[in-house]
Amino acid sequence: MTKKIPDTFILGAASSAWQTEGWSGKKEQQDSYLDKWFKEEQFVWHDGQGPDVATNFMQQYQEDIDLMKEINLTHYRTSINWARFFTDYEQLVVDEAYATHMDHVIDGLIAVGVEPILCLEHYELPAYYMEQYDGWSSKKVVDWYADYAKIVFERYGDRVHQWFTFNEPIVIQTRCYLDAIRWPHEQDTKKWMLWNFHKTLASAKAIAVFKEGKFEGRIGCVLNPEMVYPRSQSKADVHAAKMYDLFFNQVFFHPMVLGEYPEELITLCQEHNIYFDPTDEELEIIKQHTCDFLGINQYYPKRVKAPRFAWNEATPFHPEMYYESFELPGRRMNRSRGWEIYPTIMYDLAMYLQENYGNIPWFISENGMGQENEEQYLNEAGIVQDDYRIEFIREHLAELLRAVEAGANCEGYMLWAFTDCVSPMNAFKNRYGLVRIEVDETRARSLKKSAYWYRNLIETRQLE
Ligand code: BGP
Repeated sequence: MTKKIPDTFILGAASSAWQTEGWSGKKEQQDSYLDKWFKEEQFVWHDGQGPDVATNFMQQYQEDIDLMKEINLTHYRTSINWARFFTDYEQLVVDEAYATHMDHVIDGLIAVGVEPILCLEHYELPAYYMEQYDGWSSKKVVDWYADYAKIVFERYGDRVHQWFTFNEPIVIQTRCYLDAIRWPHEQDTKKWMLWNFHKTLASAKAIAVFKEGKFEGRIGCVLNPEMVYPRSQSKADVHAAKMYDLFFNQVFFHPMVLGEYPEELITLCQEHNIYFDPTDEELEIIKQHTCDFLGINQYYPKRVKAPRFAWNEATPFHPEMYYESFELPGRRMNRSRGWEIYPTIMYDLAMYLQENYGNIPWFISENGMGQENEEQYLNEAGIVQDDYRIEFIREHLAELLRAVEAGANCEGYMLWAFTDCVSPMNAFKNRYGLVRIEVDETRARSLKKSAYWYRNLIETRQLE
């Protein structure tokens, strides 16, 4: 069966600064919190790789832009590296060399007909703020972030017209303070919730700056809701799914789209002593500055069931008090990444957004398939035969188009990622790109089979 892809539907690809740039030209003090983790713990990432070289985008970005042109890509989403944009994080002294690099990237993209979509933070919180101000625990960091946004809009706003304040704003604090699996490994649910709030406030303040400055275009945030499926329709399992949705999805969606926190979440936060005590003025800023549009990152379903054990009052509160993760027997898996494959999430996500958040425009800002040991799929001509990726995109896109036909306000699909790139913890272990990166001193680029397939998709706008 063939599906027609509407002419206005975007087919793009995404990436981020920290995951591609490498440290070429980076000054010692310009670490992001993840660079710090890499240095601090001498963390040996997969195959000894890390952010130090990444894809060497700093030096090889023009090669990527040329490849975008080769496959006729029309939209590319990436980020600005906040940590590298300044040399002083209190006086906000701009690093002219880095800012000029961003000029070149933006101009280079536009020159070949690719629209740049920029995000202000995607793993690039300056380590300085973590060390001196406990990161997003501080309201000063919230204000510095808004000032950073203003400087960036003033510099690039003439050429960039679609902006995101954050990529997956829930993730850092969930890894660092809720699950404590990343540096600085502190379990502190109250801090987790405070960071959630301060990032929501920071996003609203950046939106305020954008609106007050009358910059051309629109601004939103990239969120990563997990579509939650209860194990059964029993009251207890359904309640577990509802609570997961409240703590991990609605916690950002409600204030960022509707301008208010769900009352139930506020009550629960107070009850469990993780309330973030906002001022009336802060709540008003959030209310007045909601997102114009959303990017949605979507990879896998989340399955939950009612928790088996009663919560022990002696342990600090964790939302897991209300749910337990559940693995569906016989589920389809991406074994490399350990994520379930369930393309229906795309349709369900669209319906979830329509039901809960009305007409806000959105597009898929990330979806994709990470694969280990891709060199085994290289053919004699040196092209990765990534049919599994083509299949993955095809299935997810089909579900998304089904939602569009049903009236979803979805404007497009961006694949993660344009090139293979490093990811926190896994480095290059899971390859996501349409473009293969040789992880050697050349960091040579080559199109995979999926890139040729994607080019054809962009040209024909027919999904077979
Ligand atoms: C998303 C992030 C991306 C990217 C992707 C793949 O959540 O926004 O930056 O990394 O996940 O996940 P991973 O790199 O962990 O395999």
